[in-house]
Amino acid sequence: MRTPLRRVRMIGILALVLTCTLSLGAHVGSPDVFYEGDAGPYRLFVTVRMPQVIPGVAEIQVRCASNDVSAIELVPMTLSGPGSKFPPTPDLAQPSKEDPQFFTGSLWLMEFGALKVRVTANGTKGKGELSVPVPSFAQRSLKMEKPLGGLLAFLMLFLATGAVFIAGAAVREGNLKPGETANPARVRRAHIVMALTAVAVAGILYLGREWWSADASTYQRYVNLAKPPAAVTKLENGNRLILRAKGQDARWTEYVKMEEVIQDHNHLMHLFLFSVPGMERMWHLHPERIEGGAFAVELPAMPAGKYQIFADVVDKNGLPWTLVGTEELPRINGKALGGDDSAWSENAAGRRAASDTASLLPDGGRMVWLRTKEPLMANRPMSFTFSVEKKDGKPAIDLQPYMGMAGHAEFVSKDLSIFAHVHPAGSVPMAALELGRAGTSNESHGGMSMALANAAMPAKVSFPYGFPRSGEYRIFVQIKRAGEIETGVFDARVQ
Ligand SMILES: [Cu+2]
Repeated sequence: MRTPLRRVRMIGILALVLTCTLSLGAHVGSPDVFYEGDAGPYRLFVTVRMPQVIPGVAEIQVRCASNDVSAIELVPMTLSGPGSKFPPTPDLAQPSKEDPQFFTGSLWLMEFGALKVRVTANGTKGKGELSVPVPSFAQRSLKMEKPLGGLLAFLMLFLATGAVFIAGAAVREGNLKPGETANPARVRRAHIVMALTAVAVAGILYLGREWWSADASTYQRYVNLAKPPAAVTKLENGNRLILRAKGQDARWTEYVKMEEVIQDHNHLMHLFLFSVPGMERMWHLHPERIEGGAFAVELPAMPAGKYQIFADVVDKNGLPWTLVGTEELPRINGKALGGDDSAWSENAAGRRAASDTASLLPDGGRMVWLRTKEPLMANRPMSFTFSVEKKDGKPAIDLQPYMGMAGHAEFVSKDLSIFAHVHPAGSVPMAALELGRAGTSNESHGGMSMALANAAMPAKVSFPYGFPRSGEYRIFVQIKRAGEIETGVFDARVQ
């Protein structure tokens, strides 16, 4: 009896696991990971499609910028710690038949948490490798599909009643001689045994249900832990905004200690405020940590209204989190912007997004989205390239690194359910990249190396990314020119 029941349970667990959907990023609603960087002498664009479940299979696409790569090896590892030093045997990615510069592979991700995919390229220039940090998470769990649930329930009933009747028949007729019929005493005994068996079977089913529920709630806890934490806010002294993180599971704060979040491109927190609805205004600010893991920022001048909050942090293990919230603000007579803080407003003279492909900049120049005429498609990895022009239309020559990078881009869906903060290296947090790179060599990334930081900056900046689903988006591209932070804004309709 135990064995078949157990088997039903195992099938059940498998079904539960298979119907759960997982994954998440520094971002909100944008789980896939996009990364562009150098594996030694080879430039690679890597896309990691996060699995539906953990354990689950991640689909990996690697596009090589040059045609001298002959083989790509993929291996999943923990981002840091001992697991990052002893990788399992790598898998070989398959080159595409139509396009020899395009490779695909799939990897089992076995654990929750901060992982990375190490990509090794072999080719005519030798060997090179890079690592792509991937946050491995549960995002939600779905109900078991009805037909499967029905089938399992039927099998369970069949086995349970079968067990009762088999036990009864064994007692009643188990050692009858051929031609003999059961006497009333045997029949009575058989009834007693059947009743006892029914009780035992019911007990086993009850325990099985308890076990199932315990498993399901453990899983749900992971799911809730991985959901974006809420940004709980409070306005003090007229313009001081206090932010606290509140996980969707009460235990979130045990896993992610806000007191221990690490710097990600120069700041512990990147706070984005968007006016809602419409996103006609945005601010990119950098709150300071205060006591008790809270953060505080002196707001700049802002009109009264409702604002959407996205606040990016990276925990000490390299996992990115985005706190999400809304805030109704009175008119703020705030301080002037300074440091790395920046603001954009559609209504300010000269800053209106001129069209879907060109955005006017405050100095009279413009930022141009170099996109093809093709429609934008969801789930298609692509490079978003923007060029910066001076007033006279010539390429700007005064670009500077902004927080160590050529640019920062925020992809936000108009319904505010998707938010991604992306860099020239992609959607991975720079802090995770640094954690993952510690101890490995022969690797560089698409950010800003020291040498590049001192050299003249090109008038173009690119971001690898893919829209997670169709809909309307607004893209904010932030760069720095001659000490001023400038924001180009573009609208995108994605099919
Ligand atoms: Cu950034």
